[in-house]
Amino acid sequence: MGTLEQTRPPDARYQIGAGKVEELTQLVDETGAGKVIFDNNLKTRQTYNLAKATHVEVIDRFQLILEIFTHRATTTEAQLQIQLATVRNELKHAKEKVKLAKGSEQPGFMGLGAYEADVYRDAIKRQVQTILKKLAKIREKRVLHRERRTELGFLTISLAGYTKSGKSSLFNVLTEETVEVDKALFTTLSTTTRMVEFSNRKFLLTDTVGFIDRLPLALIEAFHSTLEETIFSDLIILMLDLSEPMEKIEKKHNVCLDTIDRLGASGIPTITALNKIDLMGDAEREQKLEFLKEKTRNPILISAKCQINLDLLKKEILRILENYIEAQISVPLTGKSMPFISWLHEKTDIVKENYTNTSIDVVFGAPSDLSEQVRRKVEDLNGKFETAPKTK
Ligand SMILES: Nc1nc2c(ncn2[C@@H]2O[C@H](COP(=O)(O)OP(=O)(O)OP(=O)(O)O)[C@@H](O)[C@H]2O)c(=O)[nH]1
Ligand SMILES: [Mg+2]
Repeated sequence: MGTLEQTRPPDARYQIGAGKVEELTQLVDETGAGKVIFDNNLKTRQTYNLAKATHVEVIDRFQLILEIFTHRATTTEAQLQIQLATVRNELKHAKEKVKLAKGSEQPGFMGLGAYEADVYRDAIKRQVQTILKKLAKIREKRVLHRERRTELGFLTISLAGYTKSGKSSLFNVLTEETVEVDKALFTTLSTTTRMVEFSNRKFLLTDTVGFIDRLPLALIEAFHSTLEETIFSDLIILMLDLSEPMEKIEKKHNVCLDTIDRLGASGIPTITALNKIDLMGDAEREQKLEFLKEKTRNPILISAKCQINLDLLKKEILRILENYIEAQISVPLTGKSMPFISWLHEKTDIVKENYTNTSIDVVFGAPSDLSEQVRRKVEDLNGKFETAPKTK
């Protein structure tokens, strides 16, 4: 309905200045807006004061994301995760809410005394415990599923990327299954894994929740277990919406890289799928690809919706996964081996590591050219190197 912006140090009472509050109230009245949304975080007291001044509901970015997530969550796990974030947020504000409730008759804030305040907080805490127990059960099951898949020896590919980049659309065409696709944000709030088959090889493909800039910490925690699927995959397909302006693409790409790094998955081989090329001409595609070539890992132009270049994508998946080998090494436990081990940690995906009195034994995964480098270093250290390619 309208936007207001102000640059100033945050005001303790309203976040914005008192004069700006009057302007905001007037804007709400004129436009008939039903809700005010702040891009920055609001303190409980500020929310309260603003709601009182404007006579409409006031929320901040965190609450908005929670509302969208709540609306979108379809699986039990997603619902529980959001409930947890909501309830924890409630707990954080409980004390302040009670204090405010005692001092006024503002509707919407419960009229609580000191005793009731304790009861209220205890009730929230108990709720947190119940949700955590339920989530733990679901996670146990997930770990079991993952272990079972690894036992069966399937290579896994996970789709990652900013929300709305087209992950579920690609998932659908690759699996020929129907997963909910939508124009709205955060259509997918929990992971789905399906078998895909091409070139007579079977892979497990996982669709994940979309990334977003400045995702509140509480929600990162809430979704960590879901995003963890990314860490345990053999290949990441990082999706970018190429139809957006270059500046936006770059920004979102950085958010994705940051998130992947925070998840501890930056060592995993990655293909960058530059999606939605059906929305632009050849010249624009090439120009954008040229620009992104240096900054992205293994970029490929595709359209999930119009099924363009999917063969190229499949070829690239095969090229990278076939190249990727697991090897086992053993080096003597000496001072010289330690810098090598930390180098190995930095460059490869460590699967297993074991220290004995005389040696360090490691199983790692890496592209074949990198594992050749490892072989040479191991030989220099008088160690043993054995390739044990994944038996898929
Ligand atoms: N034009 C065009 N639109 C596409 C393409 N791929 C996906 N879309 C559209 O982009 C929107 C988002 O697609 P989704 O597949 O739901 O995106 P997502 O990355 O899974 O989104 P979240 O689950 O919310 O993170 C939908 O409206 C799709 O129809 C494409 O190649 N071309
Ligand atoms: Mg999706």
